[in-house]
Amino acid sequence: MNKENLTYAGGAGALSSSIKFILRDDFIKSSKSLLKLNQVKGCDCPGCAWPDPNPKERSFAEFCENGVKAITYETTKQRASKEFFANNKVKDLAKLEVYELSQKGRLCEPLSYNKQKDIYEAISWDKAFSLIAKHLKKLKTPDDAILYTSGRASNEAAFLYQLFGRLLGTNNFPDCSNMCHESSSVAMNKNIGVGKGTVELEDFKKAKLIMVFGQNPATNHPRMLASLQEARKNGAKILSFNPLKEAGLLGFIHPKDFKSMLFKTPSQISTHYYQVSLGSDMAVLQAVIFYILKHHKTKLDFEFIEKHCHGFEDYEKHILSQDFKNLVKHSSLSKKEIKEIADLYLESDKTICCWAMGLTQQEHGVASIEEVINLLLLKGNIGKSGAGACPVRGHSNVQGDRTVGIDEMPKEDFLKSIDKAFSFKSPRKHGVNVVNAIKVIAKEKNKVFIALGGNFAEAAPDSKLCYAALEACDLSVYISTHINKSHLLCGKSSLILPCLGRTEIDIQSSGKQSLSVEDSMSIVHSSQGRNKPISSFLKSESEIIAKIADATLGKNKIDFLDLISDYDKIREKIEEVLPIFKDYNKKIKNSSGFVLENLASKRIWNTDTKKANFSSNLIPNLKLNSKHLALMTMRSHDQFNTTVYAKDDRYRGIKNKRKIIFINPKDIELLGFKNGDLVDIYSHSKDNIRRSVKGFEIISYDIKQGCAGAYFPEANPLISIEHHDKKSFTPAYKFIDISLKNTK
Ligand SMILES: Nc1nc2c(c(=O)[nH]1)N[C@H]1C(S)=C(S)[C@@H](COP(=O)(O)OP(=O)(O)OC[C@H]3O[C@@H](n4cnc5c(=O)[nH]c(N)nc54)[C@H](O)[C@@H]3O)O[C@H]1N2
Ligand SMILES: Nc1nc2c(c(=O)[nH]1)N[C@H]1C(S)=C(S)[C@@H](COP(=O)(O)OP(=O)(O)OC[C@H]3O[C@@H](n4cnc5c(=O)[nH]c(N)nc54)[C@H](O)[C@@H]3O)O[C@H]1N2
Ligand code: SF4
Ligand SMILES: [Mo]
Repeated sequence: MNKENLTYAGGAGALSSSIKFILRDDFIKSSKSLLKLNQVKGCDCPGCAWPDPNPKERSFAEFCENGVKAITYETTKQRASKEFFANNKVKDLAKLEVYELSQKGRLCEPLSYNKQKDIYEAISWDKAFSLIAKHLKKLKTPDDAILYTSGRASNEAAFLYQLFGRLLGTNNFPDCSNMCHESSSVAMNKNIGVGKGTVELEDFKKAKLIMVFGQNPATNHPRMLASLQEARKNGAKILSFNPLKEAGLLGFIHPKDFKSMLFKTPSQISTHYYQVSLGSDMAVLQAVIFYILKHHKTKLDFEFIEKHCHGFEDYEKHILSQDFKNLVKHSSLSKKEIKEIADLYLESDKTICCWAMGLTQQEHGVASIEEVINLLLLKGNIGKSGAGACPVRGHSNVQGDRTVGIDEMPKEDFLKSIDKAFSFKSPRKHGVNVVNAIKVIAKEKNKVFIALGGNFAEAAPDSKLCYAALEACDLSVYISTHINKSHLLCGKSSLILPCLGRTEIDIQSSGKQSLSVEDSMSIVHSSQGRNKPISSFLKSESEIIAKIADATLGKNKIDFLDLISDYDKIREKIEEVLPIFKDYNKKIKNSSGFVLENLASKRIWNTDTKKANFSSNLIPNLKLNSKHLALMTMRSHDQFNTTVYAKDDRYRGIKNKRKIIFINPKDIELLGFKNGDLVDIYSHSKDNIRRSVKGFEIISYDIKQGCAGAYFPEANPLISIEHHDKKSFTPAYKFIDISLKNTK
């Protein structure tokens, strides 16, 4: 078993790693930026979507180790300049490992792909905008344009982008949430009428029980550990459900707690740790609920159920018609553990359920989240202080982008509002999500693909198919800060348009601009950069979109250039379309921002039944061939999605490597391998296409038997495009049927 993994997160390790990253590059610039990070009138952390504490509780250093990595990545001195591109053919750059490519630095000027020379060359902004307009104007149908968004874009940029797309005539807005929390949005919209979490940070202080499913906060939402630590100090029980023993779910030392750091005395986080099999959470929940309904029905909150819920009787009948023994078997836990979870749930009158990718990225992602909601409803745990649903979002503004209209299936109310505010008829036909975008680009090969941030090629499943699809485009356009693999899958024409990062000053004709973003708890707040942009060529995302729109559509429809002259004007339009943003410009100047109204947390249910719905689903059959393992693909501690800052995964005891596979020691032995063996991984999918990745080192690890773990994006070639949740189309990145062979 790997002996190097840690049993707590934070502490001196986090502090020294932060210092290492600050010293590694532009020390002065990054330190200055960090002091403004997450502060009132400062810059919002471009890392994850965990909210900031209220201003009175903020300290001078209000960030975590991963905030440091995100900032130093933006303030780096490294440059992917035009000289760099002149000296490196695209085909050579495409061979680099994700880590090597991630280290090439910031993009500095607009670039256009020269197919004959196989290099990117500088192009003027005007020529770049004209080329895009030329392609867009000659599309046979507007649906030949695909407009991808990654969740770092600001509300202002995202709003302009969706407006431009809809004026063009398409709802083709695949976005990173299609690969992330889409299962949460689908399930929650149907069941409680809102696709967002119903809790605020204050609720964590009052909760009696917090259940954390499929999440690794030490790496992905580090400041959440401070909330869990405080909750535990206040007496809350914390239940973690995870196939891996994750350090941060075991213990935590706040890097500001010098005494604990000195004596290495972490506070425990989880009171109970349930090491479940991949994909089994839904069976756990059904088994728990079966037990509750059978033996403790009187302890439910019937006042709430009768007043607020729909479908309880049918749901009860459905659950009690299941075979309890079978549910327990599929839960991967013991009957004793199931009873223990049920008792803990019943004891608490204030329960929060948190979850992330372990639940959403499953074939039964939506059903699993519906089961979480069912559990919460049984005791009225939604719309009550100290309780609620907490899908912990990924990208810093992924939630805001959706709110302002990045949605391939927009609601009619939203479209009507857009039409009224801008006097046109927006398209009603639904657009493509990520999975369908890949399929349609691969099939039709004549698309214009525009990406507002992100790294579509490496984030998406079925890498081979996705790469070929991007290479078949007529034009691909990437609005980006850093070079990545997607840029190297050039279509007939390809452009890279370099944009400002969050930390940089954005000046438009009316002066300095601020942006706004929405965090995981629906708080909208402003963000302003303080650093001089790394190159005079950079433009803001909003300016780039406005200029593409202006070149393509002209001024006869909407004056995009006027909108970007002062971002207050964009926010006025957002407010006009979405009344929840009432007094946007006034409120955004308020130090801590403002909370968007969340009807479910007021127990107003915007669902088809106007009540909170119980949902009945059957657990999936996840049985694999006895020689196979279920593989999850996850993040290391030193990466942000497809950006790899360094090759360590400190909490899991991994140094300087990424091509590894975590396996339980018993499975290693049963399958006839040894710790350290190099193996090729084969996946088995319903489409019978043989997919594999080669040369991964086996790491013996405390992971549930039958399960394995590898890093994303290295393992993405294994995932079939058809392997996704049927309702949300979220790729099932967390359950891949694999077998192994020794590498020859
Ligand atoms: N530093 C850093 N921060 C990030 C990111 C990053 O890459 N780096 N990415 C951001 C983004 S976009 C997102 S979406 C979030 C992602 O945040 P997470 O969801 O925490 O990210 P993953 O690394 O995918 O981890 C999934 C966790 O779920 C567990 N798991 C996997 N399958 C199952 C299962 O079937 N059941 C249960 N119970 N557990 C399971 C894994 O062991 C792991 O602990 O983080 C955001 N924050
Ligand atoms: N196998 C597997 N695949 C996964 C996942 C998984 O768990 N397993 N997780 C999925 C999830 S949850 C997500 S959210 C997606 C992420 O998918 P994406 O959001 O598409 O990917 P990122 O790696 O976050 O994008 C990084 C790139 O964004 C650009 N960028 C960075 N900052 C900025 C900025 O401020 N503005 C602009 N315009 N560009 C910027 C840089 O060029 C950088 O290379 O990946 C998904 N893919
Ligand atoms: S918890 Fe997330 S948002 Fe906060 S500083 Fe860390 S990475 Fe940034
Ligand atoms: Mo995500």
